[in-house]
Amino acid sequence: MNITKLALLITAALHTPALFAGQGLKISSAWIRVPPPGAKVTALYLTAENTSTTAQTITKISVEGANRTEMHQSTTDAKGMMSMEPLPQLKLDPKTTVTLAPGGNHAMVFGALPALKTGAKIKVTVHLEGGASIQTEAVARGPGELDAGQHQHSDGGTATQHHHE
Ligand SMILES: [Cu+2]
Repeated sequence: MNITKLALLITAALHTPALFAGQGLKISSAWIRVPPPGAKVTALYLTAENTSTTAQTITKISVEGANRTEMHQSTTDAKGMMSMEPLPQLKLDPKTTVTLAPGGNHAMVFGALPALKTGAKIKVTVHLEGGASIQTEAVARGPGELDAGQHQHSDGGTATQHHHE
């Protein structure tokens, strides 16, 4: 048996899905957009890195204080019109990183979030297929970067490169 084969066997043994479900997924850079006054919907973004050798599936992202959330996918058609549709789940292949960012995939957050002021930290739970979950914190950002109009999803493409530092 050569070294490569041995390594593969060890890797397979270490990554039994039942044992390691929910592990090996790193959530970082979570942030939530401070909605305009009176608005009851906003968006949450984050980076999810699958460091494991098994696929991981995010089934839901919940946000403390929100009524509900949905994962959405923004798409641009041939005419440059942006629209969005629900994303029932988000699958991450082994060793891949998925970024939820303005203009792309995002979690839509419904319900007034009175505590959502710039700089506030909100608890976020990322739920995975199989029942595991990962806790993280999203930083509230805005309103300097707010788009004209509410929930238009027009902030994508190459036109907008937000810098949030
Ligand atoms: Cu949306």
